[in-house]
Amino acid sequence: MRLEGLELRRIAMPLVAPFRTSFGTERERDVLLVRAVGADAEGWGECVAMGAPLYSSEHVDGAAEVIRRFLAPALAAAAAGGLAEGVDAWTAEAAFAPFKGHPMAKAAVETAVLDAVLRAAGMPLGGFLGAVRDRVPAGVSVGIMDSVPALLDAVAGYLDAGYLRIKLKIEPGWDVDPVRAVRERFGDAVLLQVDANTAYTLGDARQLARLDPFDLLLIEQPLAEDDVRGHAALARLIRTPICLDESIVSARAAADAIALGACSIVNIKPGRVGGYLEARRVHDVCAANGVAVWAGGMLETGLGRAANVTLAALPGFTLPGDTSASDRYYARDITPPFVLAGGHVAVPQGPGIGVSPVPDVLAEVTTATSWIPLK
Ligand code: OSB
Ligand code: MG
Repeated sequence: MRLEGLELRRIAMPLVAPFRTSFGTERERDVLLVRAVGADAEGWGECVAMGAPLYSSEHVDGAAEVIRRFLAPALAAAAAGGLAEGVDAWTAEAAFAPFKGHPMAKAAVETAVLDAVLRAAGMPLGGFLGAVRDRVPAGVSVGIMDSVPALLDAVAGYLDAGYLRIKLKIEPGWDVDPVRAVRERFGDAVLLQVDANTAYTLGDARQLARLDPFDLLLIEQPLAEDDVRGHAALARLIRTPICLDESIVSARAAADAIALGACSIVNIKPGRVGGYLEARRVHDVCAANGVAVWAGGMLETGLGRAANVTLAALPGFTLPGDTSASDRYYARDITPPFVLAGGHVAVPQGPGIGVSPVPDVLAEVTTATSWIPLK
């Protein structure tokens, strides 16, 4: 793909309800979108960095700065020095590799380039990645609430809508009681899991073992991002399977965590590992080790969601993901909405990520745009 440039666009997307986790409360996403404009096609990437560095070290203003100052010039240099055919996702990945960290910034640009290349070739992302399903089971991530009755109302609504798996956000002081209440009200058949977003320490093992009787699918990231050994120790003290999210920053990190016995399940988020190429490698490492994976989410708009839903259609994704319908997040999505049908979400079938923003809606939510020429 011969690239003309990158457009960086910021959009303001209010959530339908505040989303509280152990690290903070999100009310509106300030999203950075990357549009890669090529000679034959254009492509989109959504940056999943949040407003503040509370989930991981990245934040959205920092990601935009990194793209402007380092990633875009590296891409331009690769395009100038490379093959006549121009750049592709692997060129982008290699050009970004010298810069430490910033996987969400890298993933946004790499995905935009990949989408443009695939659209130009008429190839769907699912075909490129090796998807084997045309729809994926949908789970939903339920935030920390002010009270257990409020939580039960929220969960009832999601189960009525057809969600096939419930994930409860937990933190010290909001763990055993909400889990017990959900089990008592909705029964043992509900697929139920919890996500602590690093809120505990190994010293909390006895408290976390109190979740054992509730037959949870998994507990996601109870300990700190860099505490892989602690997760391995915790795995020997509790019965609930441990799933890692924040700790799995690459395929190598996944291989290490599995070898150390720190997790038996992995949450895959392309933004966290630097893009869909690396996300595919994480999937492959886990599959080779018999470790189940599922698709995480970062409250994406339809653009990010399209690619995540496609990733979730790979063969190793054997658990329902945080691949919810558009209306779980936004009153009006920027793409045609993803909807729930029989608890599933359809994998887009068009070239590239298979969806595009609705121009009028995109224009209405846009707060700023800038253009970075690449030649
Ligand atoms: O830890 O999985 C997480 C949202 C933002 C940041 C981190 C996480 C989440 C979610 C929501 O749990 C997933 C989604 O529905 O997009
Ligand atoms: Mg998580």
